[in-house]
Amino acid sequence: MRTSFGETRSAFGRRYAVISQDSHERVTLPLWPECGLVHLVTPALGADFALFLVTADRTTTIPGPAEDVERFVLRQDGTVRIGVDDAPTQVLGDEGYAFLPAGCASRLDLTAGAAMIVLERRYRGVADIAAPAPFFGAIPAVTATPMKGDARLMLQKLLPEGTAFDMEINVMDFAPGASLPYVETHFMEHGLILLNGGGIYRLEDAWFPVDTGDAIWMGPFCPQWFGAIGHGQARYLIYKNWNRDPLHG
Ligand code: UGY
Ligand code: MN
Repeated sequence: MRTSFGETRSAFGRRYAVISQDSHERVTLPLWPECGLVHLVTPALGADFALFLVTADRTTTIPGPAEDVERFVLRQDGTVRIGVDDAPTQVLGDEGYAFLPAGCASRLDLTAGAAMIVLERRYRGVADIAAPAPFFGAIPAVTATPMKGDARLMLQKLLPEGTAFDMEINVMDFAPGASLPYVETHFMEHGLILLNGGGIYRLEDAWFPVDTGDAIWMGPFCPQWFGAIGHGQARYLIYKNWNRDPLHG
């Protein structure tokens, strides 16, 4: 942690938040025994989801979330083993991840030092569309495609396509100098964590230098743009609510 004299890169606006590592606050919670958590985005900001970092201090087992909550887990370090219903447990490998749908009986078995990015939200089902099934993957194994034809901006979709899912979780990988093609404004919100590199993020009418480990919340209709600056790739994990009509579920 960088010591500072009353300064931080964290910044909050009406429809956005930038949370830099220098201002992380570690907490413990009863449903996460033996773990330290850093909440980056929660409904207290105005978001419809929670995005947080988890580190296990000792070997522990974490129960699944509330019945109506879906959970996404991306392994960052250590041993993360996931059990769902009666299926054999799965160990997450290098940048391995799991989508655990609402209502499934899941648990996380962690050993000391295990670290994860976790995102949770209340599932929004739609009549006649079956709920999604659990899904496991690893970022290095996900096909990357150029975003809107730009081979300097590659997109990986971590979850299966299909209307059962009410969220998208993607990885966007920018070559040095690449940028989003235009300033986006959309009704969907985002939770984002920079996995590598950095650049400049435009949020509403402000521009922020952002670096590896920074997190961003972009609320609905927050004007947003990113330009990658630096000698290496800039890569981020990005959540978006998806496949749901803004008025009706
Ligand atoms: O999918 C998205 O909306 C994405 N292009 N937004 C972003 O990177 N801020
Ligand atoms: Mn967007």
